[in-house]
Amino acid sequence: MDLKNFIGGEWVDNNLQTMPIINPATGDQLGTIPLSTKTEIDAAVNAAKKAQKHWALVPAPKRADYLYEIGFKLKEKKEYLAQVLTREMGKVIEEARGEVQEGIDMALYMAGEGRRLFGETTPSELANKFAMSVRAPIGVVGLITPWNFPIAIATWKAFPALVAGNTFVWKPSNETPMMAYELAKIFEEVDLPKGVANIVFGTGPTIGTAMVEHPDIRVISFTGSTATGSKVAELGGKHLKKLSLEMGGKNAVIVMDDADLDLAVEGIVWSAFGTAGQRCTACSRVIVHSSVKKVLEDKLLTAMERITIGDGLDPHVKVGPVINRAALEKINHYVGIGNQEGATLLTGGRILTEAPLDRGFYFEPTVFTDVNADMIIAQEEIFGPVISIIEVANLDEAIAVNNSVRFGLSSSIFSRDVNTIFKAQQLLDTGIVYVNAGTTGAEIHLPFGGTKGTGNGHRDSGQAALDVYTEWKSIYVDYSGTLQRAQIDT
Ligand code: UN1
Repeated sequence: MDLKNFIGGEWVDNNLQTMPIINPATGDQLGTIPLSTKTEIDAAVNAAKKAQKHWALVPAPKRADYLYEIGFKLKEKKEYLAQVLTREMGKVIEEARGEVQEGIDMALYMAGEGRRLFGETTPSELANKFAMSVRAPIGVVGLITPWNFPIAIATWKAFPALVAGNTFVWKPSNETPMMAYELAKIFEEVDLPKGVANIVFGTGPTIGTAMVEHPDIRVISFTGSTATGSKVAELGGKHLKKLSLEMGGKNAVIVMDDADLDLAVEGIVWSAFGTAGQRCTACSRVIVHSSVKKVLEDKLLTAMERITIGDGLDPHVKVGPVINRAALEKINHYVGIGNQEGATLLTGGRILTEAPLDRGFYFEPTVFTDVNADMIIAQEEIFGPVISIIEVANLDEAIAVNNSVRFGLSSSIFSRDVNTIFKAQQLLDTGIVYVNAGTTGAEIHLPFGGTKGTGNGHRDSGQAALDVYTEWKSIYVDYSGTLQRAQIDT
């Protein structure tokens, strides 16, 4: 299908150049997207700005009614959307269903916010004076989303923005535009007022830059690579934008000597090789107590024999392709570095070229062991099905290794000792900590984000997301009939 931009509630075709949408499992072309320019961004921002004046005045519970309807539509179309998602992104069908569910959850959760959006009331220091704070919408927000969770991450950003009274211009990833198109169709079906939601397809350097520079876009919410996020930060900083940035991870599972090793292996396999390792939250390092290292490795290798690789539409397949050829080459490059650095390749390490896998972009699930915490493969984000096993002598060392990377998204510890667990959750320097589970699987009603180089202090999801899309407004109502001066007439 040849997709069009969705601007001001219309499908706009400006006869632009196009680029293909490719199914990473098969190499088949699924359609095309237009390569938009600043002109389309300007049109989308104008539409969003016009619509926002009205949208901001719609009572929040009424705005929320649209989100309920969107949530119900997502639910109705869940299976269809999951199939489209697998086709364009490659994740296995069970995970695609889970991702659509995440979007449904977010719609209903943020719809509930329509009747909360709590502010504060607090006593004034003066008599006959009332003091309160409310959340006010900001205006037009710009959303830039990645391909690895094309619908979930979009909903994390779009729905809090909408319920709070903003309108948006959204640039989805070029790799996964069909999810954006499907969401736009749902916006149409629920009669979301025209211009409230706008979608423009194109490249980051052209339209992403135009969004960040646009004077009428007040907030940019970005999830993607650290390299691109840094550029957004630099340019956005120059233009005094409010920026919410969610970037890389180098997440670790810690396995202590008292852990349930079978459970730990399940957690590692799921969080390292699920989504072919292409989650910001994916497990990329395993930090293991020396006394259980060998047993853990043996169990891990046995479990990995059961991993079936292929087209994610086949329900038996556990690991699908990576997103494109460049990703395949990047992962392969890191495996080469691991070998050069002297890590031991325990299993995997190859681009899979046997038919029919040669048509798509498949990398073998890969484990390096005897990895030093400061090796490149243990420090940089690989974003593929590759893990590094690092041996440690005790909990303090495990925590130090976990915290030694520049990122701080997610971490996990397997242990049965309450003291170990509580000490770890306190000292692990990540935005998300799991106990006796892998590093993935965040739920939408808690804050999602990370410390250090993972972000810039903001969070998606949960109540925290509202802070990105609202300004605090403090209101003082003096009903004394006299001029009362704060700090003076008290
Ligand atoms: C991401 O990889 O950017 O916690 C998002 C998880 C999912 C979301 C991941 N709920 O793994």
